[in-house]
Order: sequence, then C-alpha cells, then structure tokens
Amino acid sequence: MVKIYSYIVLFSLLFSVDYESEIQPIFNNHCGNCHLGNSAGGLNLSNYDNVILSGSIVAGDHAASELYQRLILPESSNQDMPPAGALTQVQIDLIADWIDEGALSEEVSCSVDLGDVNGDGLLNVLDVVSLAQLVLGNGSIAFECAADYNDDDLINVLDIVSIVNAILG
Ligand code: HEC
Ligand SMILES: [Ca+2]
Ligand SMILES: [Ca+2]
Repeated sequence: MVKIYSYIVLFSLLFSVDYESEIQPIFNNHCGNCHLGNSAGGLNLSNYDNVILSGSIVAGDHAASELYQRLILPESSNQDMPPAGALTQVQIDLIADWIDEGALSEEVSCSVDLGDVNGDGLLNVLDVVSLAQLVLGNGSIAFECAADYNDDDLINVLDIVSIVNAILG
C-alpha cells in the first residue's frame, strides 16, 4: 500500500496542473450563478482571462491570493466561498498547486533536458546523486519533470540506471 501510494505521489510530481481541464471545472461546478453568469463582488470566474484580471490570484503565492484565502475560511465566516458548503481538500490543494506553479493557462512542458534534474544544463553525476536522494526519499529535486528518464511514468531506480548508462555512453 505504501508502495502504491509513493508511486501515485511520484506520478503526480511529473505533471503540473492544467487550468482548462482541472481548475475551470471546479469554478464551473461550484462558483456557478454567482461568479459565472454574474460577477458577485466584481469577480467573474467564467474563463482564464477573467480569473487572472480579477486580481484575486497572486501567481506563485497561493497564501497571498484572495481567492485561495476565501476557500479556506471556516463555514461560519460570512466571507467563506462558496457561501454554502465547501470545496474538497483535494480541490483546494489543486488550486493552491496551480497558483504556486505560476497560475498558467496551460500545463508547462519541462524547461530542462530529460535527466538534467538539477537544471544546470549538463547531464552528469550530480543528476544521478540528486535523483538517488529523491528515490531514497531523502530529498527533492529542482526539475521532477526531467526525472522519468526511461519514460515509464515512474521515477525510480531504473531511471538512475538509464542515466548512468547514458553518461557512460
Ligand atoms: C451563492 C453565490 C456565490 C457562490 C456560489 C460563490 N460566491 Fe464568491 N462571492 C459571492 C458574493 C455575493 C461575493 C461578494 C461579497 C464578498 O466579498 O463576500 C463574493 C466574493 C468572492 C470573492 C472576493 C472577490 C473580491 O475581489 O472582492 C472571491 C475571491 C470569491 N467570491 C470566490 C469564490 C469562489 C472561488 C467560488 C467557488 C468555489 C465562489 N466564490 C462561490 C457569492 C458567491
Ligand atoms: Ca544536471
Ligand atoms: Ca521511469
């Protein structure tokens, strides 16, 4: 079970949040009449541009984003959103992740070459060391998106082996 769970965690590290398929549906389903057809409090959540222009998102900082702050208020607060009920923790975390990743309109592809997990432009032993620490659960790496070297959707010892082989040529 622990093993399956850690695979799920690693799998989710490989992909960033996609606004259209993951965030907009939350707004559509839970912020409906008030913020889609109408703009309650001056806030319209009907599409990406309106969401960003509203100023309720501080890209890169979910804690400073009013939209996030409203979601985590207790049900008893009259500023709590949505006013009746609440989003699930999973939905709230997804919105936080999306904001922290820069509140982008599209999922980003990896900005470094495959295997270059420390992002220094080189594929060498430093990447092997970083990746080994991640796999052993002793650390995090700068570019998880570059870690699945053998492209099997898992980050594990096989990627380390593949990178070592690539380095040794
Ligand atoms: C039943 C109607 C209703 C629903 C559903 C609702 N809101 Fe609101 N929302 C309001 C009203 C009315 C205001 C303005 C009053 C206030 O600021 O509390 C508001 C204000 C806000 C504000 C502050 C806007 C500003 O800049 O002042 C945010 C952020 C917000 N809502 C987010 C959301 C999100 C996200 C959802 C869905 C998860 C949601 N709301 C669902 C009615 C609603
Ligand atoms: Ca590197
Ligand atoms: Ca792999």
